[in-house]
Amino acid sequence: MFDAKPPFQRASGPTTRGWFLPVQSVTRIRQALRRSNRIPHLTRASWRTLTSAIALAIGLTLVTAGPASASFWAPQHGGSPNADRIHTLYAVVFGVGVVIFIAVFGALVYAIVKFRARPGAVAEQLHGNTRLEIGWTAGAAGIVLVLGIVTFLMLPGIRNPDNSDADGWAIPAGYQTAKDKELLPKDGKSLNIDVNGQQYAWRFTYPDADQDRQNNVQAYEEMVVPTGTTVTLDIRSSDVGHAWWIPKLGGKADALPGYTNHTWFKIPRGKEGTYVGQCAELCGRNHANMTARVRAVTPDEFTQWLAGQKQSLAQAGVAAQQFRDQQAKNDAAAAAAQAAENETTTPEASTSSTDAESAAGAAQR
Ligand SMILES: [Cu+2]
Repeated sequence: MFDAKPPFQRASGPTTRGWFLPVQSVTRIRQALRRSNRIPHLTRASWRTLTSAIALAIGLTLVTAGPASASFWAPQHGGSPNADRIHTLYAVVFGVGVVIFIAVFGALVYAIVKFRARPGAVAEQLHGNTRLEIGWTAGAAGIVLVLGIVTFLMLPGIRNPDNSDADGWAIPAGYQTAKDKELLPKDGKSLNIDVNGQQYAWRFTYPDADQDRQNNVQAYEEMVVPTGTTVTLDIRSSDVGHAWWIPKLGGKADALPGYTNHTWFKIPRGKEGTYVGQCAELCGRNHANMTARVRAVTPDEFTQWLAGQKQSLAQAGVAAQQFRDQQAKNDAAAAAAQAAENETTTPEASTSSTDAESAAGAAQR
């Protein structure tokens, strides 16, 4: 049976053997280290140096953490309503966290300062406090509940696309098909772009009114979109797992082979410009080069851009067809020439000369 007295009292007593021995050994080691000057005794000046060094380290960490995560303390936003809502939700949770942090550490520091005791004093022995225990359990549960309710109230606005603005790009009829369009705005109209991740580039396929996928406008690396217009993305991968992420336009979306993921953004009018991102899933040795870029232009500029792309695609198609026709003509002409040559030669002459030579060689032997 253990003695009722705490071990630190026994350690200095006459009996120094038993389970409390390590306490005494540690004390001896510390004394020995002190004697050998390994544990420095800090002067007031060196304490000041130490505290300012720690403060400097914390300050530098805070300053450099911002650029490292590309935002000082919260997710980037400002490019799309869903990114703004993610930011707001983050701010709410962060704010509650800060209040709790200040309350807990405030109480802790207050208790340390207010109730500090002289060395050797025996602490008051308490056994539980039912009201306090019920209080902090219910308080913590209440905080989690409130955060949960706020989160679930805000999630639909983050997940479900908004309608396009009135002055956004007018989606032409027939640009939307029913399949794979799980997440459409309420009015059912969005510019739906197919995003395909592949080692190590993003391919964007734009919709059009016909069913022929061969003549759709495609772009690599840079996605051009109109402002004021809801853009929904069908995200896929044709090889390994990638992740689509333009921080200012919202959260990440995994691009996985055999699965279609969905996300959306709507860049407000007046916020035309380039939004940059990066594949956010380690996908191979050139993962770092797998950048992504969204260039937002006005609806009119987008109409021009799309028409220009369509036109150059059509011209390339015509050129390819002309090339194929010419090839076919050349082939036909060559075949006709060959046939004409065959007609002018006799069947005897057309037998292989090597056959004739080998026959002659056999006759000589
Ligand atoms: Cu990737």
